[in-house]
Amino acid sequence: MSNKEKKAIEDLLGTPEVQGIISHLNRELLERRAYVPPTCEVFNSPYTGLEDTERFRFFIDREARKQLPDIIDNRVQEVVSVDAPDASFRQNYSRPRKIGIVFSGGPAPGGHNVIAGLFDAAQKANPATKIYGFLLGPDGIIENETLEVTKELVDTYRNLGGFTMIKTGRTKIDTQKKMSLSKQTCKELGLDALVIVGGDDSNTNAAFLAQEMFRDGVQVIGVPKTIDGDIQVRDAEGNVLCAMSFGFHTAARAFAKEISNLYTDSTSDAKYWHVCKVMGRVASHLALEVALQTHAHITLIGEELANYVDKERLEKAEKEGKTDYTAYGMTLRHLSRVVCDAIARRAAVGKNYGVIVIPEGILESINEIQIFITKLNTIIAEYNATHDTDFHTDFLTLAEKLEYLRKLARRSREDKSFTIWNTRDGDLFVGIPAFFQEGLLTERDAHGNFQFSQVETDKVLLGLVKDYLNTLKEKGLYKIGIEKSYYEKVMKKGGLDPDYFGPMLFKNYGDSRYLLVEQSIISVKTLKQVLVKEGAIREDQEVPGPVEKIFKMSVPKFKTQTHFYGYDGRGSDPTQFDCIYTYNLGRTVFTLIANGATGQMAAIRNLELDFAQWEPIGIPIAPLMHLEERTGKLSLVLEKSVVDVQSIAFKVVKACREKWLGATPEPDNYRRPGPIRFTGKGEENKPITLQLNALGR
Ligand code: FBP
Repeated sequence: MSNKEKKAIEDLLGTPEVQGIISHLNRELLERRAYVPPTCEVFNSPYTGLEDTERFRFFIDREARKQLPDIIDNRVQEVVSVDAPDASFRQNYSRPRKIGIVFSGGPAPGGHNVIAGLFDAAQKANPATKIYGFLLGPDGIIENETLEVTKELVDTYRNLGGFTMIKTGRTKIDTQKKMSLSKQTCKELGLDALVIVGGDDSNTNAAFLAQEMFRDGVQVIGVPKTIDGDIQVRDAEGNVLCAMSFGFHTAARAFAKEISNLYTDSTSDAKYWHVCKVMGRVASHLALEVALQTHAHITLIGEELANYVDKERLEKAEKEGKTDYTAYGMTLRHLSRVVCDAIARRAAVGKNYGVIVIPEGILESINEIQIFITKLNTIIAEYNATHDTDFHTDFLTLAEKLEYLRKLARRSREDKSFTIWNTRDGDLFVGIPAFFQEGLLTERDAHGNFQFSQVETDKVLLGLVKDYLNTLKEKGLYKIGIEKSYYEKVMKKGGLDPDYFGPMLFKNYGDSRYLLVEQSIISVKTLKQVLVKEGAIREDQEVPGPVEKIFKMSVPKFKTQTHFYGYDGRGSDPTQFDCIYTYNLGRTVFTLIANGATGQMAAIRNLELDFAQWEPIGIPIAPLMHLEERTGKLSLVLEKSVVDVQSIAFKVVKACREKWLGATPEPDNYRRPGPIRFTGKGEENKPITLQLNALGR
């Protein structure tokens, strides 16, 4: 670019018009920042208190009572208005405080509003209260890295997505050393309370920190965050206390909007199967919600596969007087058959295209894979615990990792008490494609969890699907149906009698709208053999052009495009639902702190109902904890909530499966959820899953 041109563009950039057009302060941003989420009725009161309620009960794990004695007897607390507070209440409520807040785990839309709600409530109670944001997740607590949360900062991020304000991280405060450092930070900062915004593992951490700092008087409050939607809390009787973690609605809406766009493209260009992997490490809530939002042709739900029982196998084994344990849970092979069957049925009515939704964690629902994941989690955790370095630093290449596994298999032959990896495991593992072996051996996260987002789950399944579709094709069972009127047009145009050739070519020539080429015709050669046999042509004649054309059109190509929906939705600006939900969570957090609660999780009851019926509450975390095997040993953790196959939402998806597959000549009927619209009417104001499940109560 010449100097003159450079100057001209600089001058243009300097004009107010251009500055206005390209400004990052666009209208959408300003509208979002200016939006004031409504608050639950109770927060209109100048003071809010807490009332313990005995309405909800929990099964208490003995180990939880042992490890968390000071918070195990916490009750569910309802936020109530205090209209005539006495002097001591007023004084305590309004005293200046120091509160620390941290984001933990993956970002979820709405996190900034938790801070905004807490900040606004704290400022209202006493403008001298200070809020510190710990930087980059729990590491910020361990290393005492903070940022003071000011009004200016809060105003910059109101109603905006991400955790950009203070960032996040996945470190777990899981050793005595990290615990001591965290305590030291709280002491150094003179914190009255620590707020942990995170998923199941982070709320587990919150409970342990609450116990650890109980005697120091540092309160610890959790906030249920995760797009995966797997923090849902019920009491022992099944009463819902927290229907959904925040961020789920936004992520699901963001994914659904993109996936419905793919649906439009796929049904227009009519040549691709779009394979959409959606986040959700363990639970398939996001996939279920996406199915409800879009009516995708095929949606796999992990929990359904895990609960699958092959009745035919069971009956067969029973007749032989045996028990077939492989009949429980679906195998990858079987799953690929189910998917192929659906693809072939759509193809038979001329639809060799569509949209498949696969939850990111699907492989965990497949018994054979789950066993590998659990075994490898243990092997890696044990290696890391007994060596100064770690597994992934010591074994850099796949070959080195495999060699280590071989060594373990040899050990199992020599030492019968060593059972974690035996020769059979080794043999089965060798049979897996290398990229998947590598995937199964990827580094675990700080919690020892298998990182599904790092593995091309879709590729594993697609590989099997492609292979089996080829088999079906060779057997003449995967063919594209040809519309009868089109067939007749082509034949007549070529001067041939459609009714003469029809019965020779098609197995359903008659009334069917889509004609299926005879199973035995799988190539031009076999086509010619049929025509010769039927006397339509002689051996020395070529297959007539129109007939060959129709045959070739019936031969399917399985063309796919793969997509991963995760980080994009996770970074999306929140829906109104998540904006309002999280702002009220922030207000609830302050009430819990101002009333001396600790070891509680802020929540809103009745999320599935109208806003007027939302009830801010505190849920005791300790009674929700139970023993679970993590990285080879039993640990006290908060249970993840997975899709309930008895829930109405799941049953609706199951019942609509056939309709949404659209294996009929009628046009597909999909749902356009549209983009997340922050302003204006029409935005669906809560997850469909919640709306449906609420009908069952
Ligand atoms: P959280 O449970 O921490 O909220 O994170 C959920 C999630 O978004 C999963 O859906 C996904 O598997 C994972 O985070 C990805 O993790 P990472 O950010 O470490 O790649």
